[in-house]
Amino acid sequence: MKNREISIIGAPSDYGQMRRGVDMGPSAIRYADVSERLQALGYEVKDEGDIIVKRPMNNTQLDTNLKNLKEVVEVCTQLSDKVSEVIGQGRFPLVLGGDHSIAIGTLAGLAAHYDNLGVIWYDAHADLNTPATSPSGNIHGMPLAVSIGLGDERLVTIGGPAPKIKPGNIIIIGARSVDPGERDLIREKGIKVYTMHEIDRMGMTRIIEDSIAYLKERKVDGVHLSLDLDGIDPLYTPGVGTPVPGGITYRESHLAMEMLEEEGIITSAEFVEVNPILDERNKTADVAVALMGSLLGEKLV
Ligand code: EXY
Ligand code: MN
Ligand code: MN
Ligand code: MN
Repeated sequence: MKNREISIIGAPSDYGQMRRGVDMGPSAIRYADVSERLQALGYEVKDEGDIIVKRPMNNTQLDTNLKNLKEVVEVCTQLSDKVSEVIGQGRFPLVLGGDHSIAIGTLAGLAAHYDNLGVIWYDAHADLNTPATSPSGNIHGMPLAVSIGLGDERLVTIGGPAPKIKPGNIIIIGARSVDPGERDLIREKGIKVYTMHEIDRMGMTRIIEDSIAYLKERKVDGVHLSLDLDGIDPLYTPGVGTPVPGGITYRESHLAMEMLEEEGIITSAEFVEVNPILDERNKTADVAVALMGSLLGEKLV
């Protein structure tokens, strides 16, 4: 990666879903020595601390199709401002979740600085639900839809006008749990998706090569990596709220990160859905930090 200055931003929110504990993700990732690991690669690392997430959850919005909307808007607005500030300083934002609803804030903050941002969405899910299609009402299943301008007005306008990104600039990698409404949207909008079937069939090498070529062809002016730890098989990352078997392996994930690093294409990243309460000895946070190492240039020899 060309940018040698990294700002770590913690977004300890669990409001995008109903399993508590994912708000401790940033702590777990810090305990897994993220700063030290990146400093050892020669980066200047500044830990900006966490954005403020108010406690306790004392709301009455749990029976809607947009659970904890008010809290999610508050968190994502703050995160958008922080990400925008870091980009303004010319630094690389590395955002630690929190559940995946925080990506609404990250992408909003990035959108102010990029006109044609590419997004690699590494995830078991498509996160393309709207309140009309969501089976759960959990906003962590909606951030990609929100970022292309679909869904509740209060979400799509966070940090600036909608849309934040173009559907044609999105690549989803690792999908294996897609709802009917999401499938319709993928077809309608022409969103590029590599499901587990394609990963099995083509191999990760070709998928990353094709992804890089695709984004270059789209003439993107930056590429954000949004890595949901549930994209990886729960054998390796058990500490996630919505595990789906049959996922991407540990080695395939390292390969993907290493290939992205070699290309020098990633301009911001976030690692989300680490839930220490559901984890085994901080294994999932350790995997997250190991993948950050590969994404940022760690080499064995
Ligand atoms: N598609 C399901 C829903 O919308 O409720 C599950 C979403 C899980 C989202 C996760 C974290 O990537
Ligand atoms: Mn996700
Ligand atoms: Mn823009
Ligand atoms: Mn997911």
